Amino acid sequence: MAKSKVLVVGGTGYIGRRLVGASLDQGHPTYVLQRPEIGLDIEKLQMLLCFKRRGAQLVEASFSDLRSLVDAVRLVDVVICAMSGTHVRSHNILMQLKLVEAIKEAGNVKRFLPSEFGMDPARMGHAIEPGRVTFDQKMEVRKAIQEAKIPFTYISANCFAGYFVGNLSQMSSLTPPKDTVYLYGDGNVKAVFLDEDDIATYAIKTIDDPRTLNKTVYLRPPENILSQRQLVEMWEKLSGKTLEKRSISAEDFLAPMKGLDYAQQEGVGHFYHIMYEGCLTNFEIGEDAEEASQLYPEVQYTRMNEYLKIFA
Ligand code: NDP
Ligand code: GO6
Repeated sequence: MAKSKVLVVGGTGYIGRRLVGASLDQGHPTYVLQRPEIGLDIEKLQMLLCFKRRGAQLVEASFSDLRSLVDAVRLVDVVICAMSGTHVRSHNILMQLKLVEAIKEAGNVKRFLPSEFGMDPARMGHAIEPGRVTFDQKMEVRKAIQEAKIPFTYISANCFAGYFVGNLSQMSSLTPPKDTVYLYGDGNVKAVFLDEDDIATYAIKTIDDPRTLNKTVYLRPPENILSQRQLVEMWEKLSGKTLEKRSISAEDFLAPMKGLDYAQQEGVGHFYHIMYEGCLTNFEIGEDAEEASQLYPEVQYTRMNEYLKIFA
């Protein structure tokens, strides 16, 4: 079977650039949306040119011009969107409704992966404000996709290692703490951590797979289901140093909320659901969904003790 043609929207973003790389690596004719709005952003332009050198085709289109989106979408079989989803990195997830409209009008797209790549928004109906906004919006996008009968796959990627592992899940840094690590409660709640390149590899694997049609695919590789304490232990082994551990109760963690800026409030809410509530692991993957490491056992996913070595 010929490899499907893929359009990545948001291709210069944090996860988007890896999706472009994985699509090229897996041999898909790869198209990347080039927005005129990037203007003089030389970093974005250089990244796009780099994709082009690696064999991608750049497609000019703007979210303020539906026609241009329809034309872009007509070039391909699969559309993957990686638009930003939280205030930490700007907030444009609802812009996807335009893309959904374009895909509906074009009528040729065999699979759409909207910008998800995190917690399953369908399981976050109880999430606290303002962190819930991104989940509500992702659900709004899902509704539009399903109403338009667009074939989809939702990737629930759990925790990006860059935000949750290098820092041992401390919110104030992206690198390991030197002396003291703050534990969420007893530190024993299980979360799921993934190297961002593995997220992209798995996501691209799903696009031509009939088993993932109109399904949620959870990325839950068994060796990466870990508690914060287990992450800390891995780091202590690698660094040869024992960290002082201080436990924070859920109450104390949530108490300073009101004084924080919007982006930090969002982060606190997300960390709360993951690290105290265990929202990534407190359910079984049902018959109506799939798990990526079971579908693609050939993928040698990065273990978190390997991931952490770069910080030692
Ligand atoms: P980024 O903040 O890196 O942004 C991605 C892209 O969004 C940008 O590169 C840009 O595309 C596009 N974009 C931004 N503003 C606009 C706009 N006004 N109009 C059109 N496009 C715009 O996104 P992330 O990679 O951080 O997030 C992608 C997804 O991953 C989100 O759904 C987010 O919730 C999720 N996520 C999950 C995490 C986890 O731990 N599981 C962590 C972080 C994010 P262009 O390339 O065209 O400039
Ligand atoms: C990651 C972050 C890290 C916030 C998800 C504040 C959506 C998801 C696991 O954008 O708010 O320090 O699922 O101080 O579905 C941000 C968000 C993480 C990054 C969470 C996310 C995870 C978004 C911080 C911080 C490291």
